[in-house]
Amino acid sequence: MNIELMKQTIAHITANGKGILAADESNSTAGKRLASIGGENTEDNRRSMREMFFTAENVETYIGGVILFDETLRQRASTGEEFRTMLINKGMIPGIKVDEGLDAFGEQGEQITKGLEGLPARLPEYFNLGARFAKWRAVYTITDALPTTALFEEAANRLAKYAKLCQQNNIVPIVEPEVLMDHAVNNTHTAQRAYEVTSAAHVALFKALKAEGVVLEAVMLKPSMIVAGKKCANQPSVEEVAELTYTCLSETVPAEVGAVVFLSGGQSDAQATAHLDAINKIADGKSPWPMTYSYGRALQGAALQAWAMDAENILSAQEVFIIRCKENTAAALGRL
Ligand code: 5MM
Repeated sequence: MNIELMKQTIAHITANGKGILAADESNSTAGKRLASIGGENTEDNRRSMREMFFTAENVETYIGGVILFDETLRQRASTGEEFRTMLINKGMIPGIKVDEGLDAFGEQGEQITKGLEGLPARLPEYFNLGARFAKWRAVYTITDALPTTALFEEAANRLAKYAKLCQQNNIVPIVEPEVLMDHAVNNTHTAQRAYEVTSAAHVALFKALKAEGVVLEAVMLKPSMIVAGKKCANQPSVEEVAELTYTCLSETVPAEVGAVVFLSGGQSDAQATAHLDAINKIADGKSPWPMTYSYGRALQGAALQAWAMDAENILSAQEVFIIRCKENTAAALGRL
């Protein structure tokens, strides 16, 4: 196990307020993104969508790593160049989503992430393809009764097993416990309830990581910010979200952890950026870990709308994307 290599991977990804582009939508999620702009879900269209983001001018100034779906890690750009080579040559480290989506869990409508089967065989191949970090996402639905204790434990155990396997292959694991703010049925919870659930998820996760012998210096945590459910009548201010989020992290995330890379989780672009900035302003450079972004929708959404599947719009869509990257990098330094 080469801990130094993994620490270098994290240092590169998060240097100078850089963040991560989460472009690892599975083919079905990529299809939803394309459908929202009138595109068909074909391999060519998925290639064009990814190529637009990866070739944006100066993207490497802001983006240190890109999480890819399996198809994209193996795919070539329209020029014939492999996407993974293109990213590496520009100075962006390729990462790979290794979970294989969600299964039903228990009797109360919860879901558990699958993908451990076969993972030991897949990881060496991903390393050879250039991936130096990976991602596994667990999801938690909030009600007064959920998540169940069983889900907290099982999700944490699977995250820990995945993380250990990654490190054995010199791949930095991103562990992502996503507390959902916009579940189809339950989205009225308060920010206080999100705080309780997020704290409990972190406590279970770090207990499992420790039990599995995972080296925390070579882990990136991808947490949710502490927000209220989308339909909660009492929405917290930017300062309240930042205070709750930073307090939760300070209480539950060991100082050794390599980096904190937030997900956006369906927040508006402006909210995701303002919250990141406010969190870093509170920390004032004194947090034990860099706190940056690993956004999917909050980086790509506006640019996709600007592109609208029309090649003539690519340059202007890339400009929209770069503004989102630039603002989030400023926010990761608390300098928006
Ligand atoms: C980019 O979307 C990722 C993969 O989603 P699916 O498995 O549903 O296709 C997702 O895991 C993403 O990396 C995180 O949720 C963060 O993205 P957001 O959009 O929440 O910033």
